[in-house]
Amino acid sequence: MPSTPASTLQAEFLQLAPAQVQELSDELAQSLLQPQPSIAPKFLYDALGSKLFEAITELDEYYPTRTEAAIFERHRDALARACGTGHTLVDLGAGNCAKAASLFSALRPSRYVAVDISVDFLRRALHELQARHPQLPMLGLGLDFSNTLQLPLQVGDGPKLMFYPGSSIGNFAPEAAAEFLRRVRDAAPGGGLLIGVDLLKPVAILERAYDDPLGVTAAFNRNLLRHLNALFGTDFDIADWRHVAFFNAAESRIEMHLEALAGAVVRWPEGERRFAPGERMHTENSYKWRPDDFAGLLESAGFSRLQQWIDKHRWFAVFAAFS
Ligand code: AVI
Repeated sequence: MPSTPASTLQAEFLQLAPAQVQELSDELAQSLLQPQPSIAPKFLYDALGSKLFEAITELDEYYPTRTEAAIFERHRDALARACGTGHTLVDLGAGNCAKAASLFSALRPSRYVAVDISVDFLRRALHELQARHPQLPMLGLGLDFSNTLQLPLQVGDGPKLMFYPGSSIGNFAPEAAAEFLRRVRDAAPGGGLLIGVDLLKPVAILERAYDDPLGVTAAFNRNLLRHLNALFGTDFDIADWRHVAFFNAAESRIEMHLEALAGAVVRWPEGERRFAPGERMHTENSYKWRPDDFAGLLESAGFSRLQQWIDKHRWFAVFAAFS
């Protein structure tokens, strides 16, 4: 067997504050008993959900990933000039780590920290990435950073560039987004943020992106039921539910719901809920921003020295901002 060169690094991996199943299950039961249940979108991301999301990003209809990638590609030198090099690159919601990896050669980080709630998926991705970049110290953090962003000591105290691509910020309502951005700023004192934001555009383009004809987004949404069954012992029958996605113009957001086709019943260890045909559970919001409004949001969270890059259709924006 070939021996590993002494300089080849192994990715380190930490699971932080694993979610308390009892607490989450009480939360879910409470929500299921509401007239219009709302399920936190984090439950979309078990290992299969992460793979389905990866498949979504390859769909022609889902423009955000490729549009953002094109902005990174086209403006990589300007991004590196704006953000500098040699920092600890903290990738929030790293998924398959591909977006950060595409910027390694431009940003030349001294360390890569990948954070994701979907631990098993991240572990695999990070090990593959470490094999391709054996000299770059890497750390994986299994963490639900939607609630807390306290980074462990292992991250080190070097200057940080927080990386939040993919317009995941759009999955927060504006107030919660401002709160989250404040936490990001506090986690990287004196550092920066590189963030991708999906922009407002014609409704037909938006709705196609979230209800593709192949049904991948539908599978991604309905997989949430499988995940809930595995985590909390609910007995959702996936066949009873259909995917619904539409643009809510008043709120400037795509909404995803699961709608009961005929009467559906769900039971869990301490309760049950009956759904009439057409009743819905709200599973995700994806807010679409105007560039100026998003710049205002960053400023309200305490960021300054903003720079932005937008594609030629004005579909997607990448911002750099500093604390
Ligand atoms: C992860 N997030 C930015 C995606 C979005 O576009 O809001 C999640 C997604 N939901 C359906 N398709 C993709």
